[in-house]
Amino acid sequence: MFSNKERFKKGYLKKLESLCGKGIEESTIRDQYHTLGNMVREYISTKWIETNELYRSENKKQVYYLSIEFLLGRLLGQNLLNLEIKEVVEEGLHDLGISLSEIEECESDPALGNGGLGRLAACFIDSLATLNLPGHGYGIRYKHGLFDQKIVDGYQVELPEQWLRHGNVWEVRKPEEAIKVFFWGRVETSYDNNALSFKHVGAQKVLAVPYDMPVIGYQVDTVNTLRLWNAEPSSLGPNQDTLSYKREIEAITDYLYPDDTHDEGKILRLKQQYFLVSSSIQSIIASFKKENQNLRELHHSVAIHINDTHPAMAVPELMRILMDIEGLTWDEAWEVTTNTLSYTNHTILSEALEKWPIYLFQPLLPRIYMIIEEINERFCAELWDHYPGEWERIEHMAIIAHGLVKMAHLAIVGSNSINGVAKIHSDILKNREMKSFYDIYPWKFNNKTNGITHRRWLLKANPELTSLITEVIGDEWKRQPEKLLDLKRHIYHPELKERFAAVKRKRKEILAKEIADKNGIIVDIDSIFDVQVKRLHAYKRQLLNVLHIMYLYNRIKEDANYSIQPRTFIFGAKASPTYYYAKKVIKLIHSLADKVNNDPRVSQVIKVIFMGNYRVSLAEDIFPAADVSEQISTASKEASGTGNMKFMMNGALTVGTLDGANIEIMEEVGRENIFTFGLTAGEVQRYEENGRYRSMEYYHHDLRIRQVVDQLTNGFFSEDEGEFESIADSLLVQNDQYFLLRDFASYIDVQERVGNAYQNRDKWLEQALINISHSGYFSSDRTIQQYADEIWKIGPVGIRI
Ligand code: B1N
Repeated sequence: MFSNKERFKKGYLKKLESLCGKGIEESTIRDQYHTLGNMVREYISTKWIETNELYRSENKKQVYYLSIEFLLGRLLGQNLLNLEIKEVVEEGLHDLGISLSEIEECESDPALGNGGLGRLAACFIDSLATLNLPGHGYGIRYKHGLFDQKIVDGYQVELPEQWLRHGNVWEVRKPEEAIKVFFWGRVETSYDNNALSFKHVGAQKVLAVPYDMPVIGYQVDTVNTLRLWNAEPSSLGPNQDTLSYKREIEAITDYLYPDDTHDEGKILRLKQQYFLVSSSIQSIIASFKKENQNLRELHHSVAIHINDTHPAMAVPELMRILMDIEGLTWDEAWEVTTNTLSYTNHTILSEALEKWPIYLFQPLLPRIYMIIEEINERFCAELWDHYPGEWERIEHMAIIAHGLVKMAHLAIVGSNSINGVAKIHSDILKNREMKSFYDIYPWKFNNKTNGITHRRWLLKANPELTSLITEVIGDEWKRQPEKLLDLKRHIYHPELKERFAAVKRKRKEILAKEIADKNGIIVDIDSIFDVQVKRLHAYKRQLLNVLHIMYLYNRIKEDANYSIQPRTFIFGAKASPTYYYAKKVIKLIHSLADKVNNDPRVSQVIKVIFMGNYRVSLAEDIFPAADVSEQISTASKEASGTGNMKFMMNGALTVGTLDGANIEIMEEVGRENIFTFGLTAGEVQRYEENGRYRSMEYYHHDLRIRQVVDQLTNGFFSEDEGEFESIADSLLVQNDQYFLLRDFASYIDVQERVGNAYQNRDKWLEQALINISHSGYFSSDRTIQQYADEIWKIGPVGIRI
């Protein structure tokens, strides 16, 4: 059907007719999208079935990636690209008077994630399929993904996201594979046949119905599965208040929690976590049992990965099924469980370390809680042998302590592998955050530096740069991204530089048009596009960026001779709805934008733009247009970052602290091709230990700092002088937890160097190209290959390129 243009056109018209009952003239853009989506899904259905059959018949080890978030982004364009049918479709539709890109625009972003963690999961399943690895994602089919952000008077307002409003062509509902998940009730213990047996009685039954989505590899026949669970009432009893009962159950999968690195201590969140874990593990076991008899060998056929602690109940759930249902002894079940599970940590921020109060946990999940208690007792006994008499240490490491269940401890004890997401982060886990566990289980700890799929973040997002690279080095790099290094031999060719400059310019024009449409502001294409897009959080220090812009504003106002390279500062960020500080910073960015953009002289050289509702599809327009990538977290706080990789891959230069994967980017491109500044992680740690930092001293001793901090509260921005007082307080009264004032001078310096460097156009272009050449290392294909080889021990199945 996609083999040539004419066949496609015929098939398309037929499908449009049968599906929508319309001819091309009467069809709406949504009909047109719906038709194409259905054709693609049908086209891959054979490959999907064949992939599953192959996995069954070869019976090789498979991995299941459990994640509370999958931030997929739009699928149509990516699927066409991976299937290599985009051209045929584009040309065929063009003949019919339809624009493919307009059709693509009408797909809503499946925003089933908050930020980096959820987007990483999406990149990983793309790489698994492309590498022909038998690996599947298991997640939740939230009815409402991450909220849509609207800006009203400079403040963020959240609107419910509605990605399913017009249906989802990519999913297949599989009611026959539904699974029951049990909440509440109590456990009856009895002694029969010389063994204890446990019965969970009086429970509320919830039906988990799978919706499967195909995950299509690039240029291969592998189609893996992303299985998303939907909560539904299992049966409506006669005496139940059926409507409220139904609502209570459906609420489990209604909303994605809009939190990023904050632990939302809500019982509904706990329900979501167990719902994901229980349905996934039951379904994994059921599929294992179709081909295998002996559950004592589960770990030879199955690896289950826990993405952060949200699915950490996989540990007791797998124990429960192996013991209570399959009849294994504790020791047998523990052997299988620990050999099956592996865990990734994504943050060291203490707010994000999940701890559940027992009084919430135990009534909701009585049998799971019993098992955790037993795991804890055995673990503490083991510690006692190791460290006789060291009560304090044991209490500190326990899984249950002070009325709380510590999910990270559960995940560590129950897994065979614990990894961080960048070298420095994994080192911090080993040497500090999880040192006591590293001391007893050193072999479990390892690093897997994050990656991004270059198929979305370069091939799809930046076709112009993709063609240019391919013209110069051929197209092997598309399957082997490390081959981008071949570009390095060409970077001094004037022609390549000029053509890269033209691509960048074109992408800046596209973004400028979007800014003009959405924000009503005309930006200068020749200015530096300096971009900070990521979730809003104090540790990511969007405020430091703001303070620097305020400083520039003051300089320009005060010194008529001050001249700088013009810059457009672009922000995009969502704040957690309950995160007061973050929402204030969004307001501050808007107030600053008003001040700067409306000043006749200042606006000649700088502009400030806040792009609302930052999400995957918008990101695909932003990264290709960026000149400068802002990665300015307080050293040690950003576990890895992945936006940093997307920028570099699109030829932006990084302004960054020595934090997360910035360090590895520096190692790849060389110190001279990245702009680093600020405290190191070690220096931050020392301040945190000795408590010697006094932000007030920096305020008093640096006039530039005093001026901008004062401007937060002296009526500079608004009539209401109290508007930004809380932000000023965070810097002075609360002693500036994230060291903004400490890093301020260093940041000003590095930004000045950036401005000067941009003026040497030739050199800048070379540096941008060096960044692109070295970005292959940050492909998630490399990351996934390492997970496959070193953690999951899985290999490719039936390579058919
Ligand atoms: O995970 C990304 C990293 O690149 C980022 O540095 C890191 O901040 C991010 C609770 C999180 N860590 N923790 C979360 C998300 C949701 C939630 O409810 C925590 N996200 C990260 C990928 O490794």
